[in-house]
Amino acid sequence: MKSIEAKIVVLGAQGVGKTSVVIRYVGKLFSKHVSPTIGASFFTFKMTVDDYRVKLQLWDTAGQERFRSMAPMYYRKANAALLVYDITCRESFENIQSWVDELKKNVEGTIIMCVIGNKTDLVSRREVTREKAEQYADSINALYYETSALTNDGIQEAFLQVSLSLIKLSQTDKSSGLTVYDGSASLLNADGIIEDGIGDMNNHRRRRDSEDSNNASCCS
Ligand SMILES: Nc1nc2c(ncn2[C@@H]2O[C@H](COP(=O)(O)OP(=O)(O)O)[C@@H](O)[C@H]2O)c(=O)[nH]1
Ligand SMILES: [Mg+2]
Repeated sequence: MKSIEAKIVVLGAQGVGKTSVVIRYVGKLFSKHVSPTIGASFFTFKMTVDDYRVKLQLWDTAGQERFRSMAPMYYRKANAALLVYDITCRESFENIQSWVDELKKNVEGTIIMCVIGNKTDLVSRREVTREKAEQYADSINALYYETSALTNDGIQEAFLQVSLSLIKLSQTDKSSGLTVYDGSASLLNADGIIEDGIGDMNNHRRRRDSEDSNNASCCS
């Protein structure tokens, strides 16, 4: 059996449900790590898909997303990105492209992207049609799923498809940066990842604070 380890970053406007989606998915089966340096937290989650053991590191923001920018180290070595918006908030959908631009700037290798329209339980207040969102996802070569962190609708499916895409990427793109190895031993020291780039982050945060603190979103 092969194993792969992947880092997934979760991006999107404040209030769209990023943390709720992650918590809903990892449920009780997670261990949470907090990086004191960047204030972001990540959750590790293991599962078996097809013939692979998949270990996911899910990185969640801690409010920095309101500046529409994360520290470069947040993106470092990311293999996949969940681009989350709220189907009842058009602005949060239009906001996705700026996160895609950020990704392109900060990630070198191939990255799996998955656009997620969250809060499907509030469908009566929908502002973005599924068709429009799917079209957009297609145009940026991303997967598209609709979810509800409240009802659990679509959550498993979205993560399963992202995992399958990661496995496929590991098979077809040897330079993808995905950690792939035989057997079940882990090569990654999860905590090791968050050690570098401290100074970088601090500078970054100061700069963004002064530039962008007036950014408001209808979702927050
Ligand atoms: N109705 C509904 N509310 C949700 C859903 N997901 C998140 N929320 C709510 O939206 C608010 C923001 O969620 P949160 O996960 O903190 O968003 P984040 O800022 O993107 O991490 C909270 O009040 C959540 O309870 C959902 O699928 N449906
Ligand atoms: Mg959050």
